Amino acid sequence: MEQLLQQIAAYKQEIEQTAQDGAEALEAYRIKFLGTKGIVKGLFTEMKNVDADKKKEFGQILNEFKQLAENKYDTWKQGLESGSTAAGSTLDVTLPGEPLPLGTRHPINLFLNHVISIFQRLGFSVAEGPEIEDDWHNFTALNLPEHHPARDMQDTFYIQQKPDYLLRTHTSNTQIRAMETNPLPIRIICPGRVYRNETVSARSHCFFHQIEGLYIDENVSFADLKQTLYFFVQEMYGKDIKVRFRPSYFPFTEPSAEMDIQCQICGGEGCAVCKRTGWLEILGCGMVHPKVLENCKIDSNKYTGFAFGMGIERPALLKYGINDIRLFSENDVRFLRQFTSAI
Ligand code: 2NM
Repeated sequence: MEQLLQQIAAYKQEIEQTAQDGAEALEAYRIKFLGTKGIVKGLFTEMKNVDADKKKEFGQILNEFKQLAENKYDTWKQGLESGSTAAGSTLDVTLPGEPLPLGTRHPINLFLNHVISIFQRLGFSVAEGPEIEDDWHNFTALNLPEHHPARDMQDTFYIQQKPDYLLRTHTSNTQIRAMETNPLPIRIICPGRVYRNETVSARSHCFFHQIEGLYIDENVSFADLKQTLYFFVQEMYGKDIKVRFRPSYFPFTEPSAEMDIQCQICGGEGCAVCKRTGWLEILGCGMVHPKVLENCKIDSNKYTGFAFGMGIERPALLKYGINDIRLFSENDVRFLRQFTSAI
């Protein structure tokens, strides 16, 4: 009986896998499985060889199998009869299909993709890295001294179960990883989500998005940095955009600067958005600190590089006229459906 059961299982599979295509194939199927000399009949004649105490069980299995074979035949036949070729059909296969419900891109993604596409035209490629990071790649390699305030529990989410692990506070971790492993020159752009232990409000959140850039080669200068970023803001905000660089400080760059653009709201007159200055800060940048290069085993006498970083949420709020950063992470489709443009 064991052998018979195996045979039935194989036939079952064959039936399930038989494509329901056309009247000729259906007739061949009928003859093979349900005909007078067919498989189902054949199996019933085996009944006499089954032990008396197994007859009942085998009979049940056989009946189920017969049902399966007949059901397949019936649905196949019905499908053919109601199909487009049959007379009196109600199915018009030339009608357009039901529209598929399409989603929309998230505004943060739209903004990120736009920034990425501009830098890709300059030869930057996208690099991504882990959101759960170790102390070295998030802080130490970036020349953040041990007692730097950014390392404070107040600012950084540490992973309790795993000492020395944390949620990255910037995407620079990915740039450190690239410098440690990629051959030079390096020209990358690193978009992604970052985390800071801040009170959630309309203006700030405990997670947000950043995009950082890095270019390392021989003879990379501050002039290259300025021109690259100037090209970027012209593409992003228009050819007539006015910009200024202000000296600044970051532990991982020297010299460091911040870049402002003329306020998009008041055109530089001064308003509440730019706090009456006429300028909006959009990014931080600088020449990669020699110590950071050496931390990644790059010869700082031979190579130089620039890096920059910008937040996405603030400029995206401005661009789309949104007044609460929390809307970005609430997944309310009434909000999300409003963003249908390409950028
Ligand atoms: C910024 C500002 C200035 C930066 C530096 C590096 C690295 F890994 F190359 F050292 N990545 N990102 C950087 C420099 C980021 O964000 C405001």
